[in-house]
Amino acid sequence: MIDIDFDLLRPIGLTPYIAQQLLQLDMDIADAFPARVIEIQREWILVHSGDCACRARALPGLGVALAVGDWVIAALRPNNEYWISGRMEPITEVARRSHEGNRQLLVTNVDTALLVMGLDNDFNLRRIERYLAIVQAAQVTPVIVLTKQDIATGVAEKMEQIKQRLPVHIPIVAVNALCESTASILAQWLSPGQTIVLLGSSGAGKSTLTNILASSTQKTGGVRKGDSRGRHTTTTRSLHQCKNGACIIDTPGLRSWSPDADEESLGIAFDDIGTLATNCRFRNCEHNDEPGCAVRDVVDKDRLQNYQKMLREIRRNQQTALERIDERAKWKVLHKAAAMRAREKRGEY
Ligand SMILES: Nc1nc2c(ncn2[C@@H]2O[C@H](COP(=O)(O)OP(=O)(O)OP(=O)(O)O)[C@@H](O)[C@H]2O)c(=O)[nH]1
Ligand SMILES: [Mg+2]
Ligand SMILES: [Zn+2]
Repeated sequence: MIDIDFDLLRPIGLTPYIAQQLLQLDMDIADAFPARVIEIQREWILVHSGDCACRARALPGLGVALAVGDWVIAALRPNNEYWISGRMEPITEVARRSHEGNRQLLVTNVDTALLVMGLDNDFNLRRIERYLAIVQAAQVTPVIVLTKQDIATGVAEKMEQIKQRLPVHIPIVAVNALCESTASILAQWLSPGQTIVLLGSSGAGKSTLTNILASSTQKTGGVRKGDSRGRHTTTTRSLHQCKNGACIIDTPGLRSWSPDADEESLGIAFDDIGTLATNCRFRNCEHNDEPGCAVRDVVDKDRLQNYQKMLREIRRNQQTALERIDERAKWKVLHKAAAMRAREKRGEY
């Protein structure tokens, strides 16, 4: 029987619901204990028991890839190694798709995602919409955190631009990530039992925020002068305990990615488009140049284009590898035929 010490596990994110789920996972293994995955390296998985962190390995039979944020059952084996024998089905999963369409789990069991973006040249409305899509598809609450308030210009205008562009109310705060007072600005998302994840491009200030909120010592890096791009200083995801009682997951800036969503879940972040689209003349209107479109002239043009771009990516990701090969082959045939006709026209045959 595993023992669940609520007070001990609370600082690593335990809630009454999670406690219940963990008890159901109990497989009556001697000395087993509940723990949370706080970092994953190639050779080992760092789990936290509430008391301390220890390196563990997943039992070969576990059958699933673990992610930071997972709740697991671990036990010390006779060879003095910790083994993970069970994993709680995550409550939330934030995942992305690679260019090839592969799904990659980023973090699990998070309540809130702080979408971190610099008010310097990192500021980009399309990118914030992309992060909103990944997070809202996962049913995680988004908060937009704009950093570098202390050094940026036009802060109020930039906040207004976001408000104008997004249809629904999403909390937006501007902060100096280096300043202690940031913890009180974010306090409502940092209470005990909460887990938050920081997402945003390299150099946005995710590790700087982690250090202020959790008194951790995550490495931070400078940014390039011209475009404010970071140097990919953070390389792994890791969970830390905040001073306010919540858990915070620092992540590396993502390079190129698509949200892990289908058409329906993408619609959560773009429900303004979905609602208007019910008035388009054609049910399958793509809002390009179809007559009677109720979306095209109302929604911000750049927002609509961003939505259409992500929709194309999602459709491509949903194709199986075989369908993709098939489609490429079809295009090849068409191209060949077109080239042939062109040559015929030129009288080359
Ligand atoms: N002045 C000021 N500098 C900041 C602020 N936030 C971050 N920085 C600086 O921006 C640089 C990048 O910050 P990091 O915290 O390393 O960025 P990151 O998001 O963790 O980047 P990656 O780990 O590469 O994904 C560092 O030099 C920070 O000191 C801020 O609000 N104000
Ligand atoms: Mg970092
Ligand atoms: Zn339309």
